[in-house]
Amino acid sequence: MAINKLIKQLLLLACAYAGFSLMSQAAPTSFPGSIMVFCSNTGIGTNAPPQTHAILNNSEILSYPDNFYMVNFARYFEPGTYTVQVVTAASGYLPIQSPTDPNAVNDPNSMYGNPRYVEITASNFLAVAGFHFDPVIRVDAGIRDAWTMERIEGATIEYIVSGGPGDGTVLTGYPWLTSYAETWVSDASGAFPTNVYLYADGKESYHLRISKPGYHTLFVTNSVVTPRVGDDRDYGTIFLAPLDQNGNQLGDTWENDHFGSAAQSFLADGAFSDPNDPDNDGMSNHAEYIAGTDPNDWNSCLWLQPFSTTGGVELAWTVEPDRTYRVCGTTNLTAGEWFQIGGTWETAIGQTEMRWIDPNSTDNCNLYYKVEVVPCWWAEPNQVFSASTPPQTATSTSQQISYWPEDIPKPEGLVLPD
Ligand SMILES: [Ca+2]
Ligand SMILES: [Ca+2]
Ligand SMILES: [Ca+2]
Repeated sequence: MAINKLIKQLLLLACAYAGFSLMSQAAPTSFPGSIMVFCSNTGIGTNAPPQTHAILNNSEILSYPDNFYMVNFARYFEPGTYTVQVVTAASGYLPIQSPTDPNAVNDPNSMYGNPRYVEITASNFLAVAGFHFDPVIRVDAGIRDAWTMERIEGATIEYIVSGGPGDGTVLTGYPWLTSYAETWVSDASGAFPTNVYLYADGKESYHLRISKPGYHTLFVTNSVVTPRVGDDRDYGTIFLAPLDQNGNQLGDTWENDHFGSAAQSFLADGAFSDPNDPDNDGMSNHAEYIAGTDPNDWNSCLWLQPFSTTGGVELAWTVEPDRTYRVCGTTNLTAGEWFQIGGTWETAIGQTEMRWIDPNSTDNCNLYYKVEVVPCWWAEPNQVFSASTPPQTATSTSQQISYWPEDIPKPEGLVLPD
């Protein structure tokens, strides 16, 4: 950022404003001096952050409303070192930072510092401190696997400037284009980092690119258009489609992790004990993939446990991270239509089991139950999502992956089919 050029411009303007005093003068001291504080967002001729305050030695000396592009003051000072700070109550303005020194913004001796030391000496008539703020918006979102709904950690987030003088520039972290910028990657919960700031003077838009090995790269053209200063934009959940080069609806990374190869031809649907169920737990590999269970462990599966309680039929099942569940019921196990009667619920952090008591089971005992893993957005219909390839359909991800097990005791009052 051309801060030297900015200060040079400010100095020129300072001369033009030399006789312009915006506040009552303190009693003259023996030494005539002057400090001028300038605030800018994009440079001379544009507005300073609204509600800007200039503070000198811990005392507020000027407070400006909107539409001033410059904050300055002039008074008489003794020689000495003064601490000058500019603060703004308006959100959406961040001080520019050094391109090479991450600590400069906190260094009072640095031209990027805020607060900053300004020295009046016997020989300098005018001490100028220029403070340059960038108008910004903050962008937030969460990233998930489009098929398993798992939250994706470590996805790389990039914004590409579209239009304006920086057209084509790729922003990979904040502070932008510095040697020490923290690269934007999603955290363990799939969330954007909290410092995804974009320059927001309304002249440019931004494309979004999200990438991670094992997934199709997502590119959203003009994902941020005409940003307004101070906006917080939450884009909800963004879904990345996993790579599936062998086309078997199993993410290839998952196949490699569990079977050492993604070249196997596991089918999406498999009958009990067929080759698609190598651990013989009754769940096909695809069902285990969607449910987040281990396809090589007989003990790891989605299994509905019924209990009979005084308050009604109670159901329990083990849960896996990032999955969303619902309970469906039918009165006719053979030909009946299933209806959602409980849920949906997403697994909480650390949760290993869900329990649910059917409130109608006392009066309507003639019911069969199953639990399903469903896409998370079923519970959060207002979320925005996008992906480079469509997520698996609700049908394929909500397949019946557990059903009423005939070989365990049925709840009191329930009747199984012949
Ligand atoms: Ca695959
Ligand atoms: Ca299995
Ligand atoms: Ca299993």
